[in-house]
Amino acid sequence: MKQTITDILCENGIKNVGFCAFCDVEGNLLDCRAKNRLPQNAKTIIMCVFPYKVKEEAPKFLSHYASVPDYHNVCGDMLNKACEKLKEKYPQNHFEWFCDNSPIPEVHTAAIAGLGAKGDNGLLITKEYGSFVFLGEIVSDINIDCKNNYSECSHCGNCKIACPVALDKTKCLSNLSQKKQLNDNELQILRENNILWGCDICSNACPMNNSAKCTDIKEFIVGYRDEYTLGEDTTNRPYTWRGEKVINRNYKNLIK
Ligand code: B12
Repeated sequence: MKQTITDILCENGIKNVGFCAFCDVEGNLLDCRAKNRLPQNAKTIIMCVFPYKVKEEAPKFLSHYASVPDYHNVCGDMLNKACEKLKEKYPQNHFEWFCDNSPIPEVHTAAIAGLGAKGDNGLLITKEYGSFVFLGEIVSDINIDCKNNYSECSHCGNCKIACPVALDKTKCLSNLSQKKQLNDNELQILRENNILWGCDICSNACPMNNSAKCTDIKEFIVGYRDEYTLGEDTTNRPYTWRGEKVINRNYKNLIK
């Protein structure tokens, strides 16, 4: 059954898949509205990896994740199509997909599913694509035997040394770049670190990212933009949800 599910996902462009028993994360679900979409009697989480780095070189002032079309839409479409196929194949079962806005603690679950190691920077680091991957999942009441493969990075400490706020979650530069209100100090930190949207500093410092491969997901490649310019069409970008004001504030804050 595992193989059939993996094949169906692969046919729909999702090539990196792992399985986690729902009971392994049930006690750590995140509180969000999507929680009520979890299938009753959920037994299995089918975790999916979506590589997103398009080019080796960094985009201008943007993090890699911010240079591709909004992953909620790209990964969501792929997961939705795969769910439809799974429902056709197993009509007696339920399949619900989630991506990011999810009650599933995605990094931890993907690590249990054996898709990579949980890094000290809180990110999943895969062998093939490093941490430049998005995560999404299909939760189902289908019964699959899952092994817990949880692993962590080597704790080399490079990410913490490189991070301007020493991995203090409350001050994370990615978080700051997405906040509506910033004080002068916060604006200065973003300016000093050339941050327009999102942050890859901890990821770039990670030795496990040294040979991270680029994506072959065509929606990411076709919609790639290596910079942001004032007044451009912001539809379907990772910064769209915050409105133009926030990205434009960050843009004006940069030393160009
Ligand atoms: C909230 C959130 C954020 C917040 C974190 C706020 C916070 N206080 O934790 C902010 C906005 C900062 C953020 C930033 C980023 N995020 Co985010 N985020 C999430 C989200 C929605 C929930 C995570 C969470 O709260 N888990 C619950 C807690 C209890 O779980 P935990 O295991 O104890 O710890 C988590 C966090 O505390 C965090 N964490 C642990 N240590 C550290 C250290 C630092 C410095 C930070 C910032 C976070 C952090 O990571 C853990 C795993 O999720 C997940 C999606 C999801 N549903 O899981 C995406 C998710 C973790 N984010 C993702 C991404 C891509 C990013 C960015 C890389 C984007 C970017 N380039 O800027 C950055 C990376 C910053 C970083 N080092 O983590 C991906 C990660 C993919 C991967 N390879 O692991 C996810 C899975 C979304 C997705 N579906 O793809 N994120």
